Amino acid sequence: MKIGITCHATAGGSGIIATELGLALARRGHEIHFVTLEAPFRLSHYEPNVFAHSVDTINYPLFKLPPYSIALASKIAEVAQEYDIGVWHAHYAIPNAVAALLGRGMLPPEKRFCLITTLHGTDITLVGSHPSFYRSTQYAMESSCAVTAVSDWLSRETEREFDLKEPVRTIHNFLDVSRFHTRDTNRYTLASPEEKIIMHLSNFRPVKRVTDVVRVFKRILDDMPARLVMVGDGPERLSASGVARQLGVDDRITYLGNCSNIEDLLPCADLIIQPSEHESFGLVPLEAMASEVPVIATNSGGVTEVVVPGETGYLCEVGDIETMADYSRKILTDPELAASLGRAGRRVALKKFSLDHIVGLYEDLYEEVRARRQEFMTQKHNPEL
Ligand code: GMT
Repeated sequence: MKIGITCHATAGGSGIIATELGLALARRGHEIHFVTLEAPFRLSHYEPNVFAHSVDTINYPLFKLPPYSIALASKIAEVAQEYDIGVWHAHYAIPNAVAALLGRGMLPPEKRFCLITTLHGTDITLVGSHPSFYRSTQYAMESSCAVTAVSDWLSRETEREFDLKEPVRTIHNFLDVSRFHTRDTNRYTLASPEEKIIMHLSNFRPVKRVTDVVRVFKRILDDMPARLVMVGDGPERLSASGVARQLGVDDRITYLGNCSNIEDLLPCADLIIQPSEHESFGLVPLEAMASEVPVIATNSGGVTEVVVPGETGYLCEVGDIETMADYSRKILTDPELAASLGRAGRRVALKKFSLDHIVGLYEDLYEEVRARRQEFMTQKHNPEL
């Protein structure tokens, strides 16, 4: 099958999932065309069956901001027509699904593709719910042949918030568990042997509550030698180091910045702390579980579908630093508990979120929308056909 994929090319989870999905589909023999602003975060190499098309924009004195979405729509139309693409998969509603619809409308009727929109979280909870984007997001979903979301929580939240006529289907995120290993070969580069390693990975946006990580870490440090390894970067990085200085723990924290080979870092951790305000899925907890690392996260959104409390880690209320610290100490002082949480994490990752299983669900969905193309085009979206 020929499939177009549009996603954000930055280090965010939606771009990572879209890229990994495209690569997995290509390895299964499908022809994949990415259309993005720049090469997707994890696609910098040649892969058979994969084509990466980038969007050109221009700066012109009349534009305060270059109209990227229009250039994206034109590129989608160009690629869809040239390669005769039957299914387009937009990851993240704004602007990707809206631009794909605009691009589809530019095509002759017989060349129009079926659009699938996958929601990742903030496209609904932050961007889509903003008055400037609400109607465009709703329009994109209503005009897609199918809408999926990465957790049941996000599916239900979207239906409630946007009053959709058709249900949003859940297809959970996935990972290639075989890429994640449990050997902590880099541990000695991060901490001394007696120190426990606590890790946090994110894009340091306010929703990630990185200062909570520092506050929990301070309480852990009161009881044992430890090092906090912060992976990623973003606007809250300064707040984290400010709080760390106030609490007198800044010399016990290492900020690594962005790293793409997190599978080499995660196994070094004794514990991962992800105290997000809300998280539609939580790829990092899943990646930690695949690396047999126990997780402390918040009882919010789709993370509750990933972390099994008491089995692969613990879930706490948002902002409940004391309980997070209590669970952290419990895990860090009981190696048997830590090992059993870790082993269970990998088992859950393999059973529920394996690449083969989830990519198969997307393939079934592509087949389904292709089989119903005529119905979609005539009854729902393009009555002129
Ligand atoms: O919030 C981020 O870290 C980036 C964002 C994105 O769109 O790239 O992540 C969202 O999508 C990820 C992949 O589906 C999910 O694992 C994250 O939970 C989700 N982030 C939020 O809901 C805050």
